[in-house]
Amino acid sequence: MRGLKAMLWEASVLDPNEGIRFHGLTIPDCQKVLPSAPGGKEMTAESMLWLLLTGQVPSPEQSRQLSAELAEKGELPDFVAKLIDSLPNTLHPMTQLGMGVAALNHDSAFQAAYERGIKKSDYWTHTLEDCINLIARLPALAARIYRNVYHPENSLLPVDKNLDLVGNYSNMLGFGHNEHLTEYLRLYIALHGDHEGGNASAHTAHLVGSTLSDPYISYSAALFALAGPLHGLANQEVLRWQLAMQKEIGNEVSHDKIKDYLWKTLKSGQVVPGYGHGVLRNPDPRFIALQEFCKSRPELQSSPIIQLVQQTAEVAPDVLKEHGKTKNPYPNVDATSGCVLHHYGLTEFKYYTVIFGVSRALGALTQLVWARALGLPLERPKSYSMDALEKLIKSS
Ligand code: FAM
Repeated sequence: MRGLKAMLWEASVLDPNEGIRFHGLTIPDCQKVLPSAPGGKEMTAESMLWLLLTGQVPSPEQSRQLSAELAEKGELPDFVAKLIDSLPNTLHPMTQLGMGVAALNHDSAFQAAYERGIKKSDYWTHTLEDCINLIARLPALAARIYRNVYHPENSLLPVDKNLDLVGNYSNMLGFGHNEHLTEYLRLYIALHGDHEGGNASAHTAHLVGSTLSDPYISYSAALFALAGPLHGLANQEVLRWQLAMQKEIGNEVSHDKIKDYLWKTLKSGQVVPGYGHGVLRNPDPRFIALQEFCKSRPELQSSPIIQLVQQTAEVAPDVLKEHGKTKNPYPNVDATSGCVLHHYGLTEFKYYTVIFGVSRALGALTQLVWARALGLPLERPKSYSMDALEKLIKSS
């Protein structure tokens, strides 16, 4: 199941050397042509969603209309708010997010229509309705989890009808007046949205959706795949690892000290989080785009944790090449995605994958709409007994 050529997916293609393209556009292309929020420079989540869904670059007006529709639909149902509020703050934020998304299927248009009896050719319209409603509600759900776990003393702001999806998310997280963080979150959420059809989270949604489970419970399953350390939880693990390195090597940072810490990690049998990839064989262009964001802001260039991430990226590839195991010794997006959040005060790194989970909905849910529109069938790989596998291998 690694690299198996078995899926159809148009919205994004991942070249091992060049990295991701969204309907043929590279990340720098997207940054040039996808509309930003009023007063902002970074592409919005809505602009990326429009591109993924339609293959077209939206006009600023179309992007703003989508922002207004998502804001209109952004409130959480009371019972979901109560469900999240009832959870212990020691329950991992990703587990809470998956539970909240699953519970939202109470209002699934697809499930209701399917029970009424609909033609297969109409599945996609009800799937699209659920996907738009789910994306709209993710900021309120994700922000509520953050407030409950880390800042129970804070009140939660309501959805602001004049803000875009990420503007509302940043506002509800309590960082609304930090335009730097809000702009970073717009870039972060847009470029984490899709990464071909077979990454573990998108593929999980696709598989579960192929049983005609509605988009809410399909994406809930995807979130539990994203919660794995080899997938989306890596951005949390990178911060944990970099902060531990910072503590051990102190303020006198050098390449040799970083190199020693890398070897200590490898010799303990652990992987270096944020490096390697199942498909990429060069530095991740998402990593490069986030690094460019850091270089464009002087306050980030002076941040010790951001400097440490940059210096680690100068040393780690050679160490991993010498270690000789990974097919890709270069940084992936997680190597840097969390350090900017940490610098801007979102220091709770066990929350970081929730932000990834808000983003990956853009691509995974788009894939569900198209799978239904194309009438893609139930997924059912064939399993073999060891005996049969051996015969198959001998005969090939
Ligand atoms: N540090 C140490 N060893 C590594 C490594 C790393 N960063 N990346 C791969 N390896 C090892 C890997 O564990 C395997 O060792 P074993 O044969 O002993 O099992 C060997 O190198 C060959 O692995 P590979 O074929 O190069 O990588 P895979 O395709 O099996 O796995 C990753 C890809 C991403 C799971 C792997 O690179 C890894 O564990 N990276 C660290 C965790 C991480 O950053 N994950 C996030 C990936 C990101 F893109 C995302 O999904 N958000």
